[in-house]
Amino acid sequence: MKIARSRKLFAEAKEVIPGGVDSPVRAFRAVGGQPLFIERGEGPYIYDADGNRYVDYVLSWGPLALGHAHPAVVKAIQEQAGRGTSYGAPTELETELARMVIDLVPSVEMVRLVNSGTEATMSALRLARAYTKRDKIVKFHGCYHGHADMLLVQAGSGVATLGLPDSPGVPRGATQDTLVAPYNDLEAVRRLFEEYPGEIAAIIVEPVAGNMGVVPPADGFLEGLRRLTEEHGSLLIFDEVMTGFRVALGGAQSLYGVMPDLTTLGKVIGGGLPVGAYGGRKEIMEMVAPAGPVYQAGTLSGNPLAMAAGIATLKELTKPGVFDGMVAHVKALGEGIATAAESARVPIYQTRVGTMFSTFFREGPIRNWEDVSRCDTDAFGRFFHGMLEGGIYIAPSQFEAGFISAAHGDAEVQATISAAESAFEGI
Ligand code: KE4
Repeated sequence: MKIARSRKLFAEAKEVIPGGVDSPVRAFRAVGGQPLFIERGEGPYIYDADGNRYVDYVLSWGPLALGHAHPAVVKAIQEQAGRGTSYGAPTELETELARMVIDLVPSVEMVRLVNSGTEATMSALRLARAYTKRDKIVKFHGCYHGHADMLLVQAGSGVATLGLPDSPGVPRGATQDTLVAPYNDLEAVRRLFEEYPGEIAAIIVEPVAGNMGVVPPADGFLEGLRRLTEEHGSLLIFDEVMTGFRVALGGAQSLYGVMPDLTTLGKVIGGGLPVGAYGGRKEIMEMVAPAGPVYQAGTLSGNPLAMAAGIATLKELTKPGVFDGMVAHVKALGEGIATAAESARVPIYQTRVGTMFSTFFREGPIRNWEDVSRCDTDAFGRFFHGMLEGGIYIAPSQFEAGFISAAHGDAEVQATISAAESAFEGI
């Protein structure tokens, strides 16, 4: 397909923006070729600078649960913009979105709104350290929680994509208290608690990993983390920035029935505008300034435009049948892709939880980063470009999740399966 204008725009961007992108994973480094510059989105579609149309399964890396430019979201933003974009003062909108989050996410009793998932996880960990008066944190190999120094250790997502197990510029002091265990390995976590008795403030975990592709928790894994943290006086933090309102309307905690002490959120609750949030038990959250001593602040936290977009998004997403319809489409898509791969004799392993899904290019099972790291990423790259040729835009990395929106219908699912049939042939 013709992408001359995207090429030109990329060349210009690279002169003034590092790598020509404002977030590494957008650069197509893992799949080769050059990124498409997008001009507009509409429902399940995005249109690039050369006028090519694609069915979009990136959806801004999860936020666009309703699809692009949903009328209710556009209207809410337009109306708010006419009243001003930011006041640096409290608004009723923040209380309204906070209440919606509290109503939907079972363990959250109080919530603070910020501007990104990175801010949410960074702040939640500061709060956990203050609450427990301990310094060490546990994360999992292949899980990504944003780019705060202490978390850029064996992270997933763009860090994995770029093969940067640890980023330069992160001082030893920032990561010396960060402990890492393999995902789904409770024994490894138990050993960390035995090795560091009384020192671990919190475990932070993606309750369904989405940043090494979608890797669900093994049976008993989340329950085990809950038991270990309770046993050792540590906090359990579910990073639901991606899984929130995606694996279930109440997040993974409602799906698996395991209640964390703190939850981080983002993406969907901003409807495509910059947002993040952290929340949990009132007793812990009331330690956050100015109610308590734990400092955290932000010029645009709770921004009225993002609040308006998030409220409109959640109102639509929670209407009867909307979420279930998305889950049904993910199932149909997965079954079609499985049949296509089988016909082409291409070994794949699929995962799907709610409205998130992945196709791994290797035989299963896939339980952790070690399993994922053995995927045939070259085959994934060929599949990616085959799908692009077929008008389907999937994440440009094996280590990312696929997302569907309420705007995707049977026609888009069918078109995607047809494109996959050709793409698998070309592997
Ligand atoms: P942001 O700072 O990008 O808003 O959120 C960081 C973050 C935190 N926690 C989880 C579970 C996340 O998935 C993310 C961000 N996700 C990536 C996609 N894998 C964002 C895309 C990007 O980095 O460009």
